[in-house]
Amino acid sequence: MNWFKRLTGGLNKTASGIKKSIGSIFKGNKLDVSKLESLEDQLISCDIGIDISEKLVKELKSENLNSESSQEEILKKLSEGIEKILSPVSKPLEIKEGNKPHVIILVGVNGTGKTTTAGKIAAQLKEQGKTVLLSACDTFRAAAIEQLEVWAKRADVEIVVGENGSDPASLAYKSLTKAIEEKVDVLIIDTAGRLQVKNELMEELKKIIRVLGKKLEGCPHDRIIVLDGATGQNAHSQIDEFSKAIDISGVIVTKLDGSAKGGIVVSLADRFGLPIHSVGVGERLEDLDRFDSKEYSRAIVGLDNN
Ligand SMILES: Nc1nc2c(ncn2[C@@H]2O[C@H](COP(=O)(O)OP(=O)(O)OP(=O)(O)O)[C@@H](O)[C@H]2O)c(=O)[nH]1
Ligand SMILES: [Mg+2]
Repeated sequence: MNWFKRLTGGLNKTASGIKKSIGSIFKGNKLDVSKLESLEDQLISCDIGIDISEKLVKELKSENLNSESSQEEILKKLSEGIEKILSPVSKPLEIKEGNKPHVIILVGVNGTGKTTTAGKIAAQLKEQGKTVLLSACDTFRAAAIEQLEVWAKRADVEIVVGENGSDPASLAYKSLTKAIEEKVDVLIIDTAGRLQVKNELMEELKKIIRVLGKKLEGCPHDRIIVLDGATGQNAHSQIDEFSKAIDISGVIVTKLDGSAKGGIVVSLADRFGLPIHSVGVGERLEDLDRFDSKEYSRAIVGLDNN
């Protein structure tokens, strides 16, 4: 199955809600333009956000739709409106050749998919012929180290692990030293989940970043927040709080599969303008891939990829 199909499958619930709502503004096969307004509630309920939902419906109303307009036409116009919001943030991860190593750190609250995402990215980069080193800087949970080890094995890449409970900043430093010595292309650092309101944990994260920057200027190059797509508007506060502690450079949204709230990506794009690198629609290796504004805006309303 290709990526667009997997993405569409993952966003199926969001798309069917939107389609159903559009269906309800038709009487027989005639569009009732006066009811376009009712679409707004549906868009809000899939987490697109109130302001953008209003704006998208307003744009639709200005499109000269009439009773002869088809459902397909409305879906297409809606997806074009969404694409306009998404296209400025649609930026794949870029591994710069000049950075030896290129360092990626994944941060976020508990259980958003950081470790899984670290493993998936490692495997994908390895497949592209890059050398990758994983660093298990979640030293807080013993199971986290084992979890990343499983991914390292699967991806056939090396991994640096520390003692359970050891200082994650020291381990990050050790990992970077090894990556430099061995001329690895990409170092991926997994960190422990932390609630954005826990001050001491945010300080620990700052320390990891500081230590890496001291060892190698400009490092870590990518400071990615991993968000669970099903958490809804709380994702906004997660970005707000993590951004206060460290300079977040990009976003990955996971667990969009099975969620009826795929609109969260649209509201994040509009509010923060941070690059969105990839989205996750499942637990398997191939379930994480590029975030493409056109693909996403078509999949979220259930259109095919033409
Ligand atoms: N359905 C689905 N599950 C996912 C996705 N990404 C990760 N998961 C699952 O979510 C669970 C948590 O993922 P982890 O990668 O352990 O999350 P984490 O952020 O590392 O968690 P902590 O280290 O505890 O903060 C696991 O069971 C993953 O398999 C996704 O895109 N879709
Ligand atoms: Mg983890």
